[in-house]
Amino acid sequence: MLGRVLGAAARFVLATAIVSALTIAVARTTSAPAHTRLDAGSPALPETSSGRSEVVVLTTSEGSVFDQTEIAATAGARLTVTYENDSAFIHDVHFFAGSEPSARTLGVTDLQLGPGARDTVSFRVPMRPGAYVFVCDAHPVAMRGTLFVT
Ligand SMILES: [Cu+2]
Repeated sequence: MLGRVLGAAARFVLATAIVSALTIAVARTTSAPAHTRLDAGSPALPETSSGRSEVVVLTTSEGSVFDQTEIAATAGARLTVTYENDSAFIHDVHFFAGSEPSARTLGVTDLQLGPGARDTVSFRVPMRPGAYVFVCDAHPVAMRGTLFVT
């Protein structure tokens, strides 16, 4: 009985440590003030809004895939993204201001274990048309897509 309780406690401590390590890794990724080719050398673009509001729902039903890997948005619009994680794995969606995840963060949802996890993030779409990457921070190779800004 005591052994079982101690075993459960040890598993809890281990799970907590793993989540903490993931959180630290994500914080390091998102806090780097990196600049990409999209940003470098480009003239300052006005921070004006197009006045548009756009909404996207991204879902992972199972495993480690996004249901959409291509999203379209209008330059300067306010984009609201809801991410639904219905898998048994930990995922988020992280949008970047460039074509690679080394660019600065546009918006990121909470890294959450599914199923039934939901989070919404809202951000200003870049004014410069182009292809902007989004990934899951836990699976940045398998879960990767493009936000096409026009
Ligand atoms: Cu993931």
